[in-house]
Amino acid sequence: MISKEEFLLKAYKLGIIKFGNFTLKSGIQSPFYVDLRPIASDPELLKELSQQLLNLLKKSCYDLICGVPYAALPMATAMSLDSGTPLIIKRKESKGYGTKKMLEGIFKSGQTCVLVEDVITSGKSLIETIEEVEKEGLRIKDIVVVLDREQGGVYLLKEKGYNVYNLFTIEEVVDLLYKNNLLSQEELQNIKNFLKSTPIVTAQVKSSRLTYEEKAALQSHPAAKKILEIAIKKKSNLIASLDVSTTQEVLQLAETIGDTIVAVKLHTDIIKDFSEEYVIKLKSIANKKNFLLFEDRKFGDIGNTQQMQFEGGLYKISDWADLITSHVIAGEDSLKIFDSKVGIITIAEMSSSATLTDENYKKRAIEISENISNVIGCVAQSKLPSSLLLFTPGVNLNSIKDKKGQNFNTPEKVFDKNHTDFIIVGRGIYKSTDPKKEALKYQKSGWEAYLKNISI
Ligand code: 6AU
Repeated sequence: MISKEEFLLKAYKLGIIKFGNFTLKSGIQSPFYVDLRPIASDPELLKELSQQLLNLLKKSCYDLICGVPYAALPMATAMSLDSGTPLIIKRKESKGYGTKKMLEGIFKSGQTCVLVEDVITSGKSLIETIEEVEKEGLRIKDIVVVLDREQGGVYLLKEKGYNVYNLFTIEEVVDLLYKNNLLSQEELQNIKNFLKSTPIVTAQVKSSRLTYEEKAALQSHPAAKKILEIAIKKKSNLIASLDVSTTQEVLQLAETIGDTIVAVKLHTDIIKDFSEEYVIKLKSIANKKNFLLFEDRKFGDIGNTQQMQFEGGLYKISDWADLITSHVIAGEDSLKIFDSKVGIITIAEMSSSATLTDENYKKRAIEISENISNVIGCVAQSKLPSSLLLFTPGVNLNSIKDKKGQNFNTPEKVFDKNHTDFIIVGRGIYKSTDPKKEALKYQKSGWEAYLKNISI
């Protein structure tokens, strides 16, 4: 393997960096322009680059390699050949026919994939690729980049928890070129001034999550549209899980915190004194305070039984619930029995320790959910395709777990990491000595986390 400096000088001769006055994609005027594609025209140099990049990853553990299209594709291919690591290919756009897959190649959910990028500026292309790859259940820990233009992208990705290994920074490149008399003192200064004065562009990266307004436009089910409308109107993404055992407690809490929430979530089968009168009162508070009624029944049986559980028995859930939860364990047909008016939220992934809802289960749950028109979203602990709303329980500002297997995260974490849409808070509110104050706190922190999420 040759030294980094030798590598750079050879690559420079191929014309990978030009000096002058260039308008970048972002509209910024730049005194240099980098294009690493010519390296692929020199097989020896491409091989050398592959070794340099693999060397950066020598302490990493990974099962697959994927290049960010298009410039990094030959680099990733060379690394795959050199290291014997299988390659997967990320499409820039779906084929629009056949499988419509965005990732080509053989891989299994749960495998770790290294991403390869040629030049990183804002990190936008990398973030798009990360989204697509993670959506398939693959894990990304390490990203290897040939050149960092030092304009915020690396910082953004590190903040999101990824390791970024870059072969060169632009400053290093210009210093080496100057040292080898390939750049004048004036050009060097000019570039350094440009680097110092150009604002970092992370703030301009469009968030990869959609806003509630954008999601409302995508959704066709009335319950999905309604919960998003309420969220926008009340500046809240908070669902209160009122897991209490008397109707009086539910009604009192609903009245007290109703202004801060988008829905009340219930486990009606834990209520001791259920009655039709209670349902009438609860519906009237829901109308007055503008929130939805969400029965967390977690149906999990064959269609015929679920239908009886939904429509019959003591609770007649179909008469009053706007939203219900259902497992997908009995397969797609079991979900087709619910009335089209109710919004179904499937359980794709649970918050409890050692849950059996692994990546593969979640993937199948999402596939089923996307096929049923009144499924509006899923309960999950990680990102979902933007066609489905994400409901995240296990949210608490004061605890990280309970003694019965529940795991908690903060609102900020579930927005930042998973791009959630709605947080579900139970004990954090109803067990508090001042539920109203606490609900306001969750409303505020959930909304701030959402605003932060859409602004990056
Ligand atoms: O904040 P907590 O832990 O007091 O309450 C969380 C609520 C409870 C759970 O039954 C429910 O959220 N839940 C769900 C749901 C909503 O389906 C799934 C899950 O994985 N974890 C979870 O806690 O009412």
